[in-house]
This record gives sequence, C-alpha cells and structure tokens, in this order.
Amino acid sequence: FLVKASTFQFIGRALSKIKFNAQWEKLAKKELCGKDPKSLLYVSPENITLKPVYFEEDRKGKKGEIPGVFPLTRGHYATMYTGRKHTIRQYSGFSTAQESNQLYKKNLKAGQTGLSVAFSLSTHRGYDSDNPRVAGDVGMAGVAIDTVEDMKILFSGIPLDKHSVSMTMNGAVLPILAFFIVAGEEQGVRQEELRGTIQNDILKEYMVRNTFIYPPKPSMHIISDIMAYMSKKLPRYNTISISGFHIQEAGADKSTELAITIADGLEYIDAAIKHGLDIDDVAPRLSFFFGVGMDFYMEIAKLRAARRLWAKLIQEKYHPKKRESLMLRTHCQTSGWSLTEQDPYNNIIRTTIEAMAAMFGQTQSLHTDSFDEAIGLPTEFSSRLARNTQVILQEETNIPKVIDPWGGSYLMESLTDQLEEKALEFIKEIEELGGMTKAIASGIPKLRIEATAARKQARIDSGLDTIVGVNKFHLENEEPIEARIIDNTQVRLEQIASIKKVKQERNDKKAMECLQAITECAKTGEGNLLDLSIHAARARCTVGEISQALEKVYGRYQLTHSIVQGAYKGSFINKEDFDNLANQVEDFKTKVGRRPRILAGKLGQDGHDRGIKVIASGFSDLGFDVDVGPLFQTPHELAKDAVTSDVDCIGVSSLAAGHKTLLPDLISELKKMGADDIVVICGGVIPHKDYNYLYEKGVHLVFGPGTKILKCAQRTLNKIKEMKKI
Ligand code: 2CP
Repeated sequence: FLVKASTFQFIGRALSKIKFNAQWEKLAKKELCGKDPKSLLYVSPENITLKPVYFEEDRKGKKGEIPGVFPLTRGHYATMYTGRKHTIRQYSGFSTAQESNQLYKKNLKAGQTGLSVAFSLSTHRGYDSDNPRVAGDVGMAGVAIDTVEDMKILFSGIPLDKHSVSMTMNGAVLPILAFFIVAGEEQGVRQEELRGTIQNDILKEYMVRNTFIYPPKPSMHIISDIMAYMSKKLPRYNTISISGFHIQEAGADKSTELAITIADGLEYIDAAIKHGLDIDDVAPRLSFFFGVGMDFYMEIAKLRAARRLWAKLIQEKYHPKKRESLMLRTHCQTSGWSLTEQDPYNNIIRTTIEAMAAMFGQTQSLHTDSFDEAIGLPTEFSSRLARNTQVILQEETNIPKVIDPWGGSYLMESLTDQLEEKALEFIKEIEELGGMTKAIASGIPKLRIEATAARKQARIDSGLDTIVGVNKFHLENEEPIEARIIDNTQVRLEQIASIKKVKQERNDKKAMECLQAITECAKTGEGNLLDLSIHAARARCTVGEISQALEKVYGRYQLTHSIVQGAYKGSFINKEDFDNLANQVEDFKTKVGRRPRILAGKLGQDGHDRGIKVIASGFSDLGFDVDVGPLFQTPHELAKDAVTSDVDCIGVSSLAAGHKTLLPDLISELKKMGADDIVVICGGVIPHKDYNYLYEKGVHLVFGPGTKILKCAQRTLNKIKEMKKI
C-alpha cells in the first residue's frame, strides 16, 4: 500500500467530501458559466484539499488561541519576535578553518546574528583528512576539522561566550563537541557560558541524510550520554536539533516531515528517561529544524501545527513541571530542493517567498539559501543576497511587527488542524511499530519518503506541478554563472601537514590512554563518552582516532537499499511517452536476452541519496534492471561491483562537489579492469563548466538537476545501444 498507491486514487475520495457555503457556491457556479466550483480545488501531495475559499464553518466551532498560552500554536512566548529579532543564522563553512574563520567574521559584520558551521563530509564520517577514503571530500561541502587546533582557528577572534554557535554534526558528534568545548576552554570561556546547538539527530540519518557512523543502538547511547553531560555542564546549549528539513529535502510531504520529526523527538526523550534523566532536564534543550518549501500556506500551517502537537504530546505523555519543556523552538531553512539549476536567478524569488513563510510561521532562527546552490558552492555575492533577504524582511517590511499574523484566518486555522490530524495519524502508526528506532528498522518511514519523492517527480515530469524554467517557460539559452571553486587537493595537503604537526607535538602516551578509555567505556557502558572525548580532545587526539576508538566496539553501520516500485509510473499522467520508452526497453531485452542493467552508485562521503533513489525508481518502472550500490564507495569499489555484476551502465549522483576528483578516478579504475565499455553517466550538482572536463575524462553523459527521468533514461538507453552496437 505504502509504495504502490497512486496519488490519483485518493483524489476522488477527497473531493466527494468537500462542502462549500451554499451562497458562495451559487455565485461561483454562475461566474464559472455553470462549471462545478469543485474544478477549482487543488489536492496537495499531503492529500489535503486546498479550497478556493474558507469560511467560519471550516473551523468547526474552535476558539481562537493566544500566543504564549498552551498549546502554543501561535508562539511559545507572548511577545515572540515583536520586541527582538529572530536569529539570522546562515549555514556556512568550506575549505580550511582559516578561510571559514575569515568568512564568519565578515558575515557577522554584515548582519548575520548567529553562526552555523558546515563541516566537511570527511569530518562528518569520522575520518581524518589524511585517510585515502576521503580524498575527494576534504573541505568541499564544509570545513575540514581534524583536531582541536583546527577548531581553535575556526573561532579565533570570535568569543564563544558572546556568539551562539550551531554545529551540524551527527556521526562524529563526540569529537566535534569535545573540540568545541576545549576550544572555548582555551579561549577562557567556561562550559556553562557556551551557547548554541548541536544537530546530533542520528535517527533521521538512517532514513535520509546518511552521515551516520555507528549502528542505531550505540548511537542512541552516545546521544543519551551527551544529554546527560550537557544538562549538567552546558545548560545553555541545545543538545539536539531534531530535523524535519532533511526529511522534506528527501521528498517527504509536510505531514510526513512533521510526523517523523515529532516521533524522533519523542524517541530521544524516551531514551534520555531510560538513561535516568528527568523530562525537565532534557526537553527544554531539545530544539527543532524544519525545511520551508514553496507550498506557502502549508508551510506556515506546518510550523503552527508543530508547536501545538509537541506541546500537547509532551503534556499528555510526560507531565513536565517546567513550561519550557513544552516549547518547540525551531530553526528553519529554505528548501534546497526547490532551487533550480535552470534560470537560477528565479531562486532568489523562491527563497524570499520561503523565508516569508518561515517568519509568518514564527521561526526562532533562519537560513536563507543562496541562489546558486543547485550549481555549486555559493559565492560571496550569492551569500550576501541570501543574508540580505532576511535583513530586508526584518528591517524594511513590518512583517515581524505582528505575532502569528495568519492566526484566525479560516484557511490557516483549518490547514493547521488538518496537518496536526494527519501527522498524529502517522505518529500513532510509528508508536504501534514500537517507536521510531523500531520503525526505522522496519524500513517503513524511509520507503514512505522515497515513494513520495518518486510521486512528486512524476507530478513534475508530467506537468501537474509547475517549476518555472524547468517544466514551463524554459529558457532557450542559459547564461552560465560562476560558482565557488575549491582546490580540494591543496586543502587536503594543508590538513595533512597540520595533523602531522599536532601528532608530533602531543604526548603520545597520554593520547593513547585517552583513546583506550573511550574504547573501554564503549564496551562496558561505564563512564560518560562526552566527558572522555573532552579529555581526548585536550590530549590532541584527532577526529579519526576518537571515532576509531568507538568503531572498534560499535563497528561501522552499513545501510541496505530497497527500490520503491510503481510510485513513479502510478503518478504519471500522460502515459504515452512512458509506454513508448518502456517498449524500447522490452525490445532491448528481446534483442540482447536481458534488460539493460544499471548500477546506481554514490562515491565518497556524500550521502544525499534522494536523486539516486528517484532515478532508480523511475528506471526500474521503465523496465531497466537497477541495482543501488552501497553508499560511501571509493572509485575502485564501485568499479569492482560494476564488473562483478556485469552491468551495462554506472550512474553516479554527485551533490557534494567531489565529481572532478572521483569520476575520473572511476573511469581509470574501469580501464584498469578492462571494463571501459561500461557506460558512465552522472548527475546532481555539477556546474555546466565542468561538463566538458568530465566528457574529456571519459564520462559519457552528464545530466543537470531538473532533467526529466524519461529524457535521462532515453539518452542512457541510446548510449548503451551505441556501445553495444545494437
Ligand atoms: C527569544 N528569547 C526570548 C524571546 N525570544 N525570551 C523572552 N521572550 C521572547 N520573546 C530568548 C530565548 O529563550 C533564548 O535564550 C534567546 O532569546 C535566543 O533564542 P532564540 O530566539 O530561541 O534563538 P536562537 O538562540 O538562535 O536559537 C534558535 C534555536 C537553536 C532553534 C533554538 O536550536 C538554533 O539556533 N538552531 C540552529 C540550528 C542550525 O543552525 N542548523 C543548521 C542546519 P536562551 O539561549 O537563554 O535560551 S543546516 C543543515 C544542513 C543543511 C545539513 O544538515 O546538511
């Protein structure tokens, strides 16, 4: 049911229930020359029907609510952001700690009010920069931090008692938090003075973001140790940023994003309580993180419903004494997925609209995307525009002068109620499965997200949902735009030199003792892992060493993939083009004796797998034989798997800027194995100016974001036939 049901099966049922105000319906019918006003309805991906007009009866007699009063729908403070401003917190960081430090100082001078660190994928996955597995990743999509010395440089001249710092870290959370605490200490800042947030939301990593290191059970133990330590020693630091953002980016609709995020939050509380903590030690320092996309009303309603749902569920389940335990405080980020490579200046408009929705929804803190993020890493220019989007909304529009300005709107209140109801249904399903950790093990949430992503792609490919510049008003000629270039090899060399220096200067015996203590604690559960990691950070142990000390006991987690089938095909409106290509695939099978076989792969530490999963679902529905390889492969490993499985084509998705290093390495590995007849295609965030470079290195086809799956599949099939001389 979850994977095979098509969007259209639901629509008929939904429409028959809709009722209008009789007086309005009569007038509308006249204006529409007799056509049924139900033709104006829109059924959203959440299966919520947006009506052309709302009336008092849509609220079903419910009373208005007050900001600061339970269930906090309109905001958890009485005054919200009328007397103060929300935090402008731009997620950034790249290359080395020195370069990122310069960037942070500039940003703070130019109107940014909170810091948010993007770490290198190598750091996320607990590898030092000198590890050959991460050759293509170091410093690319974030700053590489190997030791406490790097962390000190990152915040040099930025007093950590004055600035709140958010750090997006999940896998290598222990060494990174420990480095931060020690960097503060060596600046003269006491632990209790540190303010900020660590993402530390491991549950969603197993469903979508994939920067986990260890399996779920020990990861939950790590989180509980962090909450236990921080509730005592860092009372102003938020211990988790429970993230719906990535769930939305991976393709979930808003009610699914809401439900999974809240269910994750409940699971963390249960883990902390099992660990001996009290609800009021933990809940006030949990924070949230939502994505805000282009469905304007729905996004505002989602933030309102989130506050209400959380307050009600916490009250009902845990009866806290502190009011703060009921407050869902959230950061928001405009949708990265909604950014298009085509006609990219349109992204400035998209981000502005999304930022407005986040502010109307009363976000505490906000990141606005740069318009060029679908092309490459943001430049200084695009980052300035992104930041100023918020500055202008705060300073010039009067929008923040009113709390929850949509409160009381029949439409908004009705949408809030419906989203709350839908999310609650899924939360109950998750509870029936035994909670989020068990639900994740069942694979249901992940499949649900992937099915929605495939359906959404079909809605776009068949023109039901519009993306300007992509499936409507497409430009004939696109002007290329500049993207930031990072010399990955240089960054890596600098990091290797600095690791070497730290290791030469430290007391090795002391460092090894600290690492041994971590391994022992992981084995026995005695002691606190964050406390021990802080000792190791002071002794100048590296990210890789601390991660390895835990890996010895916990192992490294391997994700198994499944492909959603039928969701793409089932949501495709005009089947003619689809069937035509499916017939060509059948024809191939008749001639060759087997279906065209594709291995969809991810190279390096880039764990974003929405693209590869949607492609896998679409190709598979078309009749291709598709395998999705494991995440985080080296070029050698992917080439070997391709040869062993005797595939016709390897499809690589690259979203973290490693393509110029990793794809040429893949081609040369295939050559070494005598398999250069395998077609290599790639897609993702790849700047146009890199296309020729990749073609010269032997890549056969490069697809930009927004390419229809049918077009991509057609060209791939043609290329395979050309190579096979069919
Ligand atoms: C705020 N405060 C108030 C009021 N409003 N006090 C009285 N009356 C009010 N009306 C107080 C708060 O209690 C708080 O004090 C202080 O003012 C500032 O709080 P805030 O408004 O809550 O803002 P904040 O400090 O910026 O915190 C916001 C969040 C925090 C959401 C709680 O968790 C946060 O900053 N998260 C950011 C997460 C992030 O950057 N993630 C990056 C994702 P106290 O401090 O004393 O309580 S990027 C991810 C990428 C894309 C990836 O993952 O791949």
